[in-house]
Amino acid sequence: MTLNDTPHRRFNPLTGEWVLVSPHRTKRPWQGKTEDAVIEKRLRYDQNCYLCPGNERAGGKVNPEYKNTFVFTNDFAALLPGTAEESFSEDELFTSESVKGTCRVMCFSPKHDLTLPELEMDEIEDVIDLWIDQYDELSKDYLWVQIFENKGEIMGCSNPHPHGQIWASNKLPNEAVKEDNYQKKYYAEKGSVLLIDYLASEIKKSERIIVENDDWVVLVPYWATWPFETLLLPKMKKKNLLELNTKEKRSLAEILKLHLIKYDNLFSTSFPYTMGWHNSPNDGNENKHWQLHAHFYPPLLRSATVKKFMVGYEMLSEAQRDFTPEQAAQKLIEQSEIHYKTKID
Ligand code: H2U
Ligand code: ZN
Repeated sequence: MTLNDTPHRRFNPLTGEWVLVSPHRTKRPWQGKTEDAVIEKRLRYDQNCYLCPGNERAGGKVNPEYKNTFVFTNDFAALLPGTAEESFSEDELFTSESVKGTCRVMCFSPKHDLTLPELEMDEIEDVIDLWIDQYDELSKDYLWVQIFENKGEIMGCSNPHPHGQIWASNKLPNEAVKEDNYQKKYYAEKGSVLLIDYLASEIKKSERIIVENDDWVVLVPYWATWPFETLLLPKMKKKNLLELNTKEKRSLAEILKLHLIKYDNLFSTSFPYTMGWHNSPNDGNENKHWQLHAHFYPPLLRSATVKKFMVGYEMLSEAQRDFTPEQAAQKLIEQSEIHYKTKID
């Protein structure tokens, strides 16, 4: 028996969580891509979009006539900068604390009808530069800076205009705590960096690598829970985005574009996901254990409309998947590097 035909569990060394893999349930043939590509034509400028240049947002603020990228404080921010440090705890069963922070929205481009993989390389570099500038500014004031993109209606994204968000806070959120603890423990025990050791092994094995260049790798992690989950890793030790040089920013734009084209091509659709950067916490320490990375968590399972639900056993016990991360990787590797829309045009 192999991991391809035996029910098994895989360990996520970043979070300490397990995922149940049930590949014996996939004996049926691959059922992906049963629908024809639906190319939705959107306007380059939409007068009803609150992110397009020159338009009014909720609350009456007006966007400038921006030409590249544009960032503003979220009009409905979940975190507020003026919150005072306070504990509301009564005892260990009724524990709470105040949290201070800020939330921003960033427009990737003024072009309402495009998404990241459809932007030109220079435009993707503008997005990367904005991520870096925002991280630089917010990391001076906040312990945790979460840069992310929530893409697609299926993910609850309210607006197709290409945009992302940044939430920064003075408390470490759950995912950061888990990854910090597990990377720290690994570093203390082995004297090396978990994600650097992991990447070195993955490059040797090569079966889960989707795209790779001089500085970056995108792979399906061994412990992936979402069907087509991926991890973007720098090849060199980088604790955060501020450590990227000009060449590494360029090669990041290249690998992002290629990776997202493959994602879109998988089901001939603008591939929905939540993606985000995990930079080191800004706690004033050296953080030698922390390696910069980005997670991509896409919900789609078999087609542009059939999604994976993390319910039932997943909510009550642990995440489960049918086809293996290696099978997912194979599907992504097979995808063309030319966007399906350019082929159809
Ligand atoms: P999504 O990416 O999940 O669709 O979120 C967009 C954010 O934009 C959302 O957090 C904010 C919402 O609060 N927003 C504004 O800041 N101003 C607006 O005029 C509408 C939406
Ligand atoms: Zn992470």
